[in-house]
Amino acid sequence: MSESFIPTLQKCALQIQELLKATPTHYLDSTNASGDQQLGVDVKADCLIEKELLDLEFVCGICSEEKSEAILRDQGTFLVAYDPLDGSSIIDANLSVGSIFGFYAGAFAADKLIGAAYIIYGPRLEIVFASTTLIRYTYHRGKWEQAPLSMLQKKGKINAPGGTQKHWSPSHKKLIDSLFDEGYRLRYSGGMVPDLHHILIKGGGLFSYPQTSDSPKGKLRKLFEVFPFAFIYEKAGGAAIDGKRRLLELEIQSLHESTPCFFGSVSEIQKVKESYE
Ligand code: AFP
Repeated sequence: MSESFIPTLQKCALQIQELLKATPTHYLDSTNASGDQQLGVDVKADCLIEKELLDLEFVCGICSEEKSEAILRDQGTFLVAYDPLDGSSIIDANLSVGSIFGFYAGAFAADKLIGAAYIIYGPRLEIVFASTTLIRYTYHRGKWEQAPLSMLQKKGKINAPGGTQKHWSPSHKKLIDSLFDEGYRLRYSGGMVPDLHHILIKGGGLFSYPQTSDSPKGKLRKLFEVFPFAFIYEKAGGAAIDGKRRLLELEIQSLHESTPCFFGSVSEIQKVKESYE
């Protein structure tokens, strides 16, 4: 049923791609519910997605990373939590950014997630959509085409270590260094969508955004970023944990709360578990 969102995702992707080309990357005086300063394009992308989602009669509510409260209504069956434009701080460097969506049935909770998707605005416009299956679309010569997407290998080659290194715990630094000592390649842009897409497309590795002394609860938000990517990575044959627990088993008390998070191939996630025991 969450496949019904795909045409809307494709419509939003094309509109936001145009927005990114046309809108200067100036910061506004406003901040979002998580305290992040907003770009004009953040707000425009949020308004655009809100309109498209509320046009769907099967949507009973939406919640944006850019707004403090959810919008709920009496009709429909699906709730959508989304990050309209993730990676604001790297847009002015002309790096790839993305939009992230989680489709929930009945409540904004990990165990109610029935689908997830992301749009990546890069050299190519692409969408990865997960429900019972995992589908990758590429926009090519005026139309959307399905593209190949392999499952994650048991062990990969990419290491994407997030967070400010001087604020890492000694054990986390030891874990990250051990992967580099094994020959893993550093691939980290500061954009969650391209960094996780990279690992997915290249077959595996580890993306980490741990608890740090300056972000004790991690930085990435459960509802809008972490749960959707955990859903996608598990569908791709990988795993996603907070260091100890499966991310999709975490409770959530407030819409904008964050968590430490690790996404990757099963071998790397096992290493994380051993490191955080
Ligand atoms: P911005 O939206 O402020 O650019 O933050 C992007 C992000 O939320 C996520 O996309 C990245 O994985 C993470 O932050 C990067 O954070 P660090 O710059 O602290 O590594």
